Amino acid sequence: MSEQWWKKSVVYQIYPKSFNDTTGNGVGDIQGIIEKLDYLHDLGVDVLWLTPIYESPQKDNGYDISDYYKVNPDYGTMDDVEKLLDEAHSRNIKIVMDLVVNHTSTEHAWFQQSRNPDSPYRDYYIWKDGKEGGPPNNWQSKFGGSAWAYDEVSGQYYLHLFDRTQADLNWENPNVRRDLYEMMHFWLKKGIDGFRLDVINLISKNQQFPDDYEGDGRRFYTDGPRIHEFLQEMNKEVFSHYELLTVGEMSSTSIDHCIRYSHPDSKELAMTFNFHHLKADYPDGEKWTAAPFDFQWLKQVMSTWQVEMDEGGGWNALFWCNHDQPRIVSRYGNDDPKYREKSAKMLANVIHFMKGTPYIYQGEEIGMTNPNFERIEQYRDVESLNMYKILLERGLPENEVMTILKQKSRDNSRTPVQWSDAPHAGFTSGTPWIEEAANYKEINADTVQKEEESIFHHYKQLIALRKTEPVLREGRFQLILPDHPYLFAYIREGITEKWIVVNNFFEEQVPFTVPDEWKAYRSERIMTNDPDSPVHLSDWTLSPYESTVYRLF
Ligand code: TEU
Repeated sequence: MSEQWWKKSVVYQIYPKSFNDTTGNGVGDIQGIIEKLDYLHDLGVDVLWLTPIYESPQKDNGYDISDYYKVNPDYGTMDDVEKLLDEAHSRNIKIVMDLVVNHTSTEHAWFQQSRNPDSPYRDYYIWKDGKEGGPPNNWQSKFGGSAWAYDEVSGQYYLHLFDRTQADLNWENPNVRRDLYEMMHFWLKKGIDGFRLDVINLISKNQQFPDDYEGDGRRFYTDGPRIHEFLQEMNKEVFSHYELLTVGEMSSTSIDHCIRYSHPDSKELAMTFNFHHLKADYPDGEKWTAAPFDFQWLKQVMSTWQVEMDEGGGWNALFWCNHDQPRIVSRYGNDDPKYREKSAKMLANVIHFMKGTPYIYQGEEIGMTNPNFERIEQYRDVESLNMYKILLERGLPENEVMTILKQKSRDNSRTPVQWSDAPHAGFTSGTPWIEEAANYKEINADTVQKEEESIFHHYKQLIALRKTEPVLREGRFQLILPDHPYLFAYIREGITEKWIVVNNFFEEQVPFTVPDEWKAYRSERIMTNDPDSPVHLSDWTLSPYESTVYRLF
């Protein structure tokens, strides 16, 4: 195994709660993952990332951990986890777990003890006195409202950047760090192959805790003062003892920081997720509004990250979807039946020909869409329910609020995986914890596995290419036609060959003219979602949502 094995890998993200239920309780489970390992092996993915499966009151679906050493009983037992590891490894599939160490649940024993001001655990969390009858400062929770909650028992406020049941740990305290590192070793010794580190760039807070004139406080803890020091320590104490895939989830970060996080010389992490490309439909940075996406902005952001991370020696995690993001085909593609599969294949190409490690989120490979929930009772997500209240309080009419949730809610990606046309999409024999999308009879894994030209087979091909084609791992990225109104086109340039990736993001037919300097090369078509595209590169007109890739040599 080479040290940087993850540079050749494709990762598949599993949100266990919605993946596959074998007990009939309406909640997916670890046995359900084991049952689908052959499916995942057939797809060809190398690594599974599981979102948190630890004991948790599930206020934020497991991102609120009450015991790092136990498995949430709804998902199964520690024996199940060990079985999963064995079964996955025997198919050459690795397992990456989610590491949530910015905060714990307020039900965690540390927090419960911490409420006593005399406890040795007091300093495990961030406790402050209030100011002028209110919270210590004006920082806002990412889920709405103040980031501070008052605790009657201890007479002070504690910080929670997320829900009030997710209290931020105090990373300044060396005992916190020591206990967390020990916990990481516990899981690594079981044989897991890496960690996805939840909001890891938020763990170091400015210790002055100043008020923010911008009103949310982000700049006082994002990529904070001691973040690189903490990650280097974590690497030294934990990661350096294994050969791991470590991917940091970086909230509102910068390229400079991501280079430092993922540069091999910094000895911090293997790679980083950033979210800037998923803000093309946040006008002026505002998520909670219904808006079309800004195509030029999207191209600019993605290509800047491609080029600058590469030049700086960093490594990108490539993705469109995860459990916090709406389905990409409903977002930057077109989920109308006429164009759904085609635009989903186009979006897949955009990511999978870039430089970095691609991630596929469950259901993406079968072309799942947003469910278009009509009623607030259909939503489960704590952030969506908070925002529903907040937007109504701000005076928005209910129908507008519902339109916004339909576009932006995290529940869009959390509906059950559509395995078949059986009741509840074959996800459960009981009642699912969240409703399945109504379109499961048309869109499901059974169907796409059978159809030769389906999106599922398209993903299989993409995954296979990543392993065989060094140019995809190493080639330089260069955006072409930067101002083109419809095309997102780029080159990957290796030593002996160039790959040309041309994507039409729109319903328009778009002519493409081959530049003179390419005419000296031979060419072959590598991938397309339109069999009518030329087999050898020549001037042609792209059909709606067409994506075609050529190799020049
Ligand atoms: O998400 C962190 C994060 O900042 C988001 O993507 C978040 O969903 C968004 O800001 C809300 O508008 C991670 C997890 O992926 C998410 O599921 C958790 O809720 C969150 O951390 C807290 O642990």
